[in-house]
Amino acid sequence: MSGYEGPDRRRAGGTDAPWRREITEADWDAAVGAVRAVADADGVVVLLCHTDPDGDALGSLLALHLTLRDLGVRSVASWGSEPFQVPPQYTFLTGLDELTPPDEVPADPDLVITLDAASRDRLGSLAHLVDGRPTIVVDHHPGNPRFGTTHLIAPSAAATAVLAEELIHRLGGDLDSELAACLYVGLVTDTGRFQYANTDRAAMELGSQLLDRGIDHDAMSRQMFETHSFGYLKVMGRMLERAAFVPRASLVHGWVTEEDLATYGVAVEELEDLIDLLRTVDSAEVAMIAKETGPGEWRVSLRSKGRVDVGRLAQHLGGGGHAFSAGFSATAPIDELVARVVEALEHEQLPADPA
Ligand SMILES: [Mn+2]
Repeated sequence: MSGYEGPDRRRAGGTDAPWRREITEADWDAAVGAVRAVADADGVVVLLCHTDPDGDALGSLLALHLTLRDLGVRSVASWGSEPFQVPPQYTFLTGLDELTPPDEVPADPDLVITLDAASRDRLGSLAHLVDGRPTIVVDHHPGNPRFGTTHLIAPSAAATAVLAEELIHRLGGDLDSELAACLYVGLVTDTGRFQYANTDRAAMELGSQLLDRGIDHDAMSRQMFETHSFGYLKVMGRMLERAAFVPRASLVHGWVTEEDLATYGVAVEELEDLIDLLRTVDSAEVAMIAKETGPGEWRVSLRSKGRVDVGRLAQHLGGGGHAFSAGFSATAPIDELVARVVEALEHEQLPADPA
């Protein structure tokens, strides 16, 4: 199968990159074969990323959707959460007007491909679509329970975008600048702008390959990381006012209420970067931010500087994620929520894997 031209060994870490060893050739062949079979039968492929998509979920979803469309495959792209809204920092991406709201997704697709979803639950209101149906799971979360029929899962991959790029290559897709921009968003957000511990040679090489496609990376970075509404700054101010440090748990935490968001006209999707501010506190190993999504309902994000495995912490509290970046949802008064996290940090065994 012919992909776009390029020096193959430079692609995402070369042929011996650690993430490549985590997916078998048989699985790649099965995935490509499944897509081709649906295309030949003029069937429908539904692409799903996880609810409340971040840059990696959204970028990987759009890149694969654009590819399938270009290859003449009937593709529907969606995710199972309302409001069906793209965070403002990603509105420059191509293909956003081709997304399908969850209530308009075909009920009986021939194939489902999930992107960046760590478990079936992360597909929200569309999770039932994977039941009893051919499903390709494309993901890099450790502990993914392999809930599909074909699994392109590589915990060593810095982003799902790395795996999406490989699948696109194997499908014979054309990596033009619009597609490269989608993948770059996934890569640059999941690696914390190539600064987190997951940044490896494969991530850097995919980054350079995407730059070669002529993406406007500086303008993209400005919109993603350096552009905020005035309301966002005011919400940030309220969050910082409340922020507290718990020395015995090495935890810094803050929260944003529904009222904050209503007062300043800010959407909860805009708050993705807020935790990075807390994460800078020198004496804290773990940062936590809670965002109120309904009365007393919180979506909690956790970050670790490396010594604590916040993925296991989140799992313990009913969520999941990576060792250095994870989250969970809960309904409880905020004080109780913080107490649960402190308790777990003090009493659970949560050392990060030195590898
Ligand atoms: Mn990801």
